[in-house]
Amino acid sequence: MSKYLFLVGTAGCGKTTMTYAFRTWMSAQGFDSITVNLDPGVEDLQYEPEVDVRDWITLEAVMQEYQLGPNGAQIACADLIALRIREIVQTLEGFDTDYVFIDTPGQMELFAFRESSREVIDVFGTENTAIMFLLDPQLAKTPSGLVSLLMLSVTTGFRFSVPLINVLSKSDFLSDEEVARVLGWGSSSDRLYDALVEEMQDPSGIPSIGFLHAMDDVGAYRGLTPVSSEALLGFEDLYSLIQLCFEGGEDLYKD
Ligand SMILES: Nc1nc2c(ncn2[C@@H]2O[C@H](COP(=O)(O)OP(=O)(O)OP(=O)(O)O)[C@@H](O)[C@H]2O)c(=O)[nH]1
Ligand SMILES: [Mg+2]
Repeated sequence: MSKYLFLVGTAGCGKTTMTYAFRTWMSAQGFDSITVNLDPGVEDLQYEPEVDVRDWITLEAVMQEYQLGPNGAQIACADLIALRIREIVQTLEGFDTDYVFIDTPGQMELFAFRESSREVIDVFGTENTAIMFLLDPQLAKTPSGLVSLLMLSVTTGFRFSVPLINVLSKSDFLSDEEVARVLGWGSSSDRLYDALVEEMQDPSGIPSIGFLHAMDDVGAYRGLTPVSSEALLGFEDLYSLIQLCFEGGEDLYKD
């Protein structure tokens, strides 16, 4: 049975590029995978996904048909996709493949907070699904930025009962030293707190250590895997983590 991997994250964090890069890396290893574009608004895709939601629904058509602006149309699209998701999954089931990488729209709140996404994941089947949450390096490289992203990540994980893996996206943007620092903060509330105190001028703006510890309870410090789609680096570690998620290591990554 195929495993479904949703790539989720803030606008421009590298979801589309990584969908294609992961597929390319898998092919180079001799592993089987396919890609799905679930973004009805994407205009230029640099690759040809095996299944493309735009064959069913496009942002452009929804804007015209319902006289909506791009934001309203994205919301309508999310709900229309949920209505057609069985058909889309049926098409997918026609492919005999081990892994399916699913690119989601840039407006991640549409994925994270609309009820329709839960319906979508239910149709894919929670047993066979995991989320890769991509953290943008420009935000993740500061302690306060990382706290914000980890909050988004745990909120996303909290909404869906599936394993979630945090990926430090576009890691080639950061020096080795910066990557090591971010990974340290991302695995320990104490280290993150110390770094926050150092970063922030105004101590009243710093969340309490108790708050950062509490984020531990919801899996915030499960660790980050650095990946560069540009340099095709980090995919081996990510692949091992994915396998662990589905093969018994699930408790480590499930909230
Ligand atoms: N240097 C570098 N650039 C990257 C990497 N991954 C993506 N980019 C660049 O980051 C920009 C955004 O990448 P996308 O893959 O379109 O990001 P996205 O999350 O799909 O964006 P939206 O769908 O609009 O939210 C593009 O200019 C990419 O070329 C990477 O690993 N390294
Ligand atoms: Mg994209």
